[in-house]
Amino acid sequence: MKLVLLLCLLSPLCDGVRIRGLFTENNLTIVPGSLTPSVGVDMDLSAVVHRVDPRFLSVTIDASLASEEKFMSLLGSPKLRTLTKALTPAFLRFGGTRQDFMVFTPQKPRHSNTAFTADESCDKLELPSWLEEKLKGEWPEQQMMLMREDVQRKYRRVKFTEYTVDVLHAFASCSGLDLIFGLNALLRTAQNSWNSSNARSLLQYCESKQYHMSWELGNEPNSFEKKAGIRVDGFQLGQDFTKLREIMARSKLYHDAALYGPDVGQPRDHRIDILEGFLQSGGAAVDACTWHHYYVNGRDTSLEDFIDPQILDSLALKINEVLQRVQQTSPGKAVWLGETSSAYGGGAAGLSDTFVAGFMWLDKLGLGARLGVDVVMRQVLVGSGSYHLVDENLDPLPDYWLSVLYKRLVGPEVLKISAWSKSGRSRRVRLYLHCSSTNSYRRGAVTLMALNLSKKTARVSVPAIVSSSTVDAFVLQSDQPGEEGLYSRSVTLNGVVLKMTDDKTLPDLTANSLPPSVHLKLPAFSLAFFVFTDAQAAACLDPVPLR
Ligand SMILES: *[C@@H]1O[C@H](CO)[C@@H](O)[C@H](O)[C@H]1NC(C)=O
Ligand SMILES: *[C@@H]1O[C@H](CO)[C@@H](O)[C@H](O)[C@H]1NC(C)=O
Ligand SMILES: CC(=O)N[C@H]1CO[C@H](CO)[C@@H](O)[C@@H]1O
Repeated sequence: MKLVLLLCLLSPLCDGVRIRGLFTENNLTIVPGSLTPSVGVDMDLSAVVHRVDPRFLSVTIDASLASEEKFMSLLGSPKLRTLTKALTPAFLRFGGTRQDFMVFTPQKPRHSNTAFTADESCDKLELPSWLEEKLKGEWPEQQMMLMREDVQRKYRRVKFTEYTVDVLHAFASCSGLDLIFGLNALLRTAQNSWNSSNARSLLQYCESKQYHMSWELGNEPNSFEKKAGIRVDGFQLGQDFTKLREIMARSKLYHDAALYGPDVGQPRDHRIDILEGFLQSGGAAVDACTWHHYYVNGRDTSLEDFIDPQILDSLALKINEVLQRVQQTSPGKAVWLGETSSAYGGGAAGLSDTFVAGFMWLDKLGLGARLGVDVVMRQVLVGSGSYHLVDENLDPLPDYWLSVLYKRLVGPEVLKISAWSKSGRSRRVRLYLHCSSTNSYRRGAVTLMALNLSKKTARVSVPAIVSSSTVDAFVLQSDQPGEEGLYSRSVTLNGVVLKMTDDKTLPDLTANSLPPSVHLKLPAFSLAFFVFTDAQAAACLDPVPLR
């Protein structure tokens, strides 16, 4: 079944003008005489083109949070716990540059100066508010120190104790996330193979505590030389992973646990060679092949970049390059964006933490799923940099709300959709289509994600074939009008500013329920989810697993 929509600008010209299209197979021709810029949309609701992991939208915590162990206690914040629970199911990856400088240093009995221990049951695991306030107050200075290290590329060795692992595991399991812990790959022997002795003692400790979790080894090995003066080629790294897999195989708890890697940076220069060498010797050791992606440099970017269709499209080239490489060397291996965000170097302050970041985020989720990426892990949930979902006061930012809506409305089955304008493929209107999440909607419903990187309001004309379905509209906009609004740290859903009711309660995220209609409104600079609740999409009624 093919469904076709028409989009047109809500302008005086367009108002009241009935736009019709003459449709051919996968094509649209605008009826001559209509001057209105319009976009034709073609959906195929008969087949699932790709099925992503149910934890597709996942999050990270940067290992820099453990650079001073006391800051790990922030994960005991009740408010953060409330926010995180709403993002399940998801992975929580703990890793980043500093994971390759971290050494597990068991320290029993535990230092008595922490007013907070993670050994308790979930409801007892609450950070006292006085301590939360104190740590939040001290974090900015710690951030400055971390940034200096990053700029100078001089990383000191970080010792961490049982406390870091205890807090991390308690946070993940009490929030309902699946923990992935990134091990240090820069502990090397004289022969430049991985020295696994520290990892073994960490795994032993975690096993003694019955911590269910999965593992990674090394972060962005392509830049080990820049960060630590140690060069590790892909083939050697693959052997290191094989060794870790053997260690896991001998463990009662971890013999079936997952291992992911190699967490390489995006394709550029020799990085792809690292991936190829890695897959040759280590492909069989990993459950998914992970790589990292950022669109732009956080120290050198602009508002324009964040809504530039060309920059958004650049992700597709990188994804296709990686998928092709993995397909050649390890056919069938799942590919994940193991760490990803808008801008590298900690994000772009004032952009990565404001409403405009949502265009990169939603487009990455849409494009990633459509092209065949199975999991996308957002750098970061909380902590380092300005690309966090939850800010330094542990309050949610616009991308947090976007993520929660995505979780509630979007199912793992990707459907085919394409859009054209008169001038060719539409680049500023970006549309993605999935079956709706069956947690929120009946089978057969579909969720349309729509972004128009435009100053103008758009109107979606729905043809008869879908117009008999009611539509739940969730339109996210800045709380302030115009281009200035793009810099806002507040977002509205259907016109209402989103904020937590209290530390334990999220607001209702209510749809604007529209009766069956031939038009949908998509305001300027908005991000929208339209759920066609009674679409009866064949692909979503009885989704057949792809593999
Ligand atoms: C759509 O049809 C027009 C006119 O027939 C043609 O020039 C164009 O290449 C077609 N586009 C696609 C995407 O099929
Ligand atoms: C590995 O590291 C441990 C701990 O630092 C050290 O005792 C051991 O000698 C190292 N092994 C090799 C082969 O380098
Ligand atoms: C659907 C729709 O009207 N899209 C508009 C989005 O923005 C571009 C650029 O301003 C317009 O050309 C499109 O018509």
